[in-house]
Formats: sequence, structure tokens, C-alpha cells
Amino acid sequence: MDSLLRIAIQKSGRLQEGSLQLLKDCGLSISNGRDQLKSQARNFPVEVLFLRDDDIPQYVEDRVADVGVVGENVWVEKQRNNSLVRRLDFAKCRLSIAVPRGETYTGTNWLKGKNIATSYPTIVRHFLQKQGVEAGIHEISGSVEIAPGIGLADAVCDIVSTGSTLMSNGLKEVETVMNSEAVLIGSPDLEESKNYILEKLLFRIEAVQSARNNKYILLNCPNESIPKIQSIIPGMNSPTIMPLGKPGWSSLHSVVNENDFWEKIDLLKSLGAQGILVVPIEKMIA
Ligand code: PRT
Ligand code: ZN
Repeated sequence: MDSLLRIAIQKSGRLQEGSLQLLKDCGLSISNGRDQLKSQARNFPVEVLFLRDDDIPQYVEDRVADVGVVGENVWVEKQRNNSLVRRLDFAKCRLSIAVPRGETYTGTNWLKGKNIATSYPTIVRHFLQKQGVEAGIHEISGSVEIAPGIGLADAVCDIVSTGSTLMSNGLKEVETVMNSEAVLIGSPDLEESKNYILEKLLFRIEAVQSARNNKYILLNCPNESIPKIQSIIPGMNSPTIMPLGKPGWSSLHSVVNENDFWEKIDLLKSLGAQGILVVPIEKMIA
């Protein structure tokens, strides 16, 4: 039988949509009907398993799945025999310690002898050890943010994204324990045939991630600005430059990174660029 790469993704929750979208953008055609446990891609040697995120590191260790998509927080907490294959750039959040808003927090010393409620006891234990602070850890599996309000703990360590959950529970964030995003984890000893499929998939993931981080930019500019504009948006290799019907003017096509996009647009405008068009890129292969 031909080899299949088994990828575990979250069955439902915050990682599910991003995981499926990534596979879809990589050209994999996957059906995900309700109550489906697994689905084989129609056009790529991959089988997708739909699981609870907490179970994925264990399943990858046990080789029920070859690779899996989980939050980095879950991967670190579970301490399984998995390697981090690639960061996936979605579901970004942080794991933070928060205390009641009225408290005067004086640094990690404040936590000494206190009780911290969390779903991430291993990560919190390591954090406290590193800080040289002894505190109690109270493990709870959900609704961690209500623990101080009901007298169950003095502080919490939980996932924060916008911060509004903490705020509406009268808590303030005081320490970032770790930053997290979705990651692809894998078994450290994949057989050759599976590794070959994984390499092919990683090549596609890279093309998708580059495309997401970049935009295609087209503009018109006076010829004397070309050298400067070229240094601002050098593109993947060098920009395409074509003469316009209007004498002394050219059209320039290049690629611009999402992160410094607006600053660059301002600079380009100050160099006389006009008719600037910015369009999304579907895939980008260097
Ligand atoms: O059912 P299953 O066990 O599979 O899912 P789950 O309920 O354990 O996980 P889920 O779907 O809630 O989260 C999966 C992963 O998404 C987490 O492990 C994180 O890596 C990532 N992630 C990103 C988040 C958030 N953002 C997030 N905001 N996980 C949880 N939250 C929660 C947080 O627990 C808190 O209750 O959202 C609230 C905070 O959000 P803000 O915006 O109010 O700060
Ligand atoms: Zn979970």
C-alpha cells in the first residue's frame, strides 16, 4: 500500500478553521463532515484525523498520527516525544499570569505562597522554578478566570488574546509566561516514505505563508525615482520595470512585506509614485 501521512488537527475549536484553511491553501481537498473522525485528501497522500487538541501530542507520540497541529502552549505543557516541525503563524496568543485588579503586584515575589489556578500546571511549575518562587498550583480544566472571584485561587495563569476575558473578571495581566501560536509537531522518527510526503507538504506551507505575508504592488513613477523605489521594494529578486506611454515615466511591479507595508507606501508616495495598486498573492515560491 502506498504511504499516507496522517495529520491530526483539532476536531472543533479555535484551531480547527485555521488548520483546515492551511491544508486547503496547500491544495489539499478535504471533506470535513460533522462527526467525521478522519478524512483522506482526494488529491494528496494525506489522511486528516479530527481530535481534541489536548490529545494530539500523545497521539503523535504513539504514532496514531504522524504529525499534528496544536497550540504551542499545549505542545509545551504535554512534554511528549514530539518535535516542533514548523510554526504556523495563526492562533497567536500568550499564556499569562493575572491577579485581581485591586492588588499591588510587586513582581514574581508577590506570588510567593499564593495559589495559582491554571490548566497549564507543568508550564507554570517551570516558570516558578525559574523565578525561584514557591507557590501552590491549582489545576482546573476550564473557566480558570473565575477562580479568584470564587476564592479558589489568588491568581490565574491562562491564555490571553485580547485581554477582555481577564478584564471582565476583574483581573489584570502581570506576567507573560510564554507566547504561543499554532505549530506543526511531528514524530521525531518518521519513516522515509512519510518524510517525503511531509517535505512536499512543508514546501507548500512555506509558499502559502510567504504569500500571506506579502502583497504584489504595482505603481507608476517618474524614471528618476526608480533607483530609490527599487531599494525600498526590491521584491523577490528585482522589480519588473516597464516604460509607460507617458514619456519619463515607468510602471514598476514588485512585492512588499505585510509588516512594513504602510511605512513603505508613505515613502513611495513621497518619491512621486502614483496609481499604486496592491493585490494579494496566492502562492509565493522563491
Ligand atoms: O475541545 P478541545 O480540547 O479540542 O479545545 P479547547 O477548548 O481545549 O481549546 P480552544 O479551541 O479553546 O483553543 C485551542 C488553542 O487555541 C489554544 O490551546 C491556544 O493555543 C489557541 N488560542 C488562541 C486560544 C485563544 N487564542 C484564546 N483566546 N485559546 C483559548 N483562548 C481563550 C482563553 O482560554 C480565555 O478564556 O479565550 C479567552 C481569552 O481571550 P481574550 O481575547 O478575552 O483575551
Ligand atoms: Zn483542549
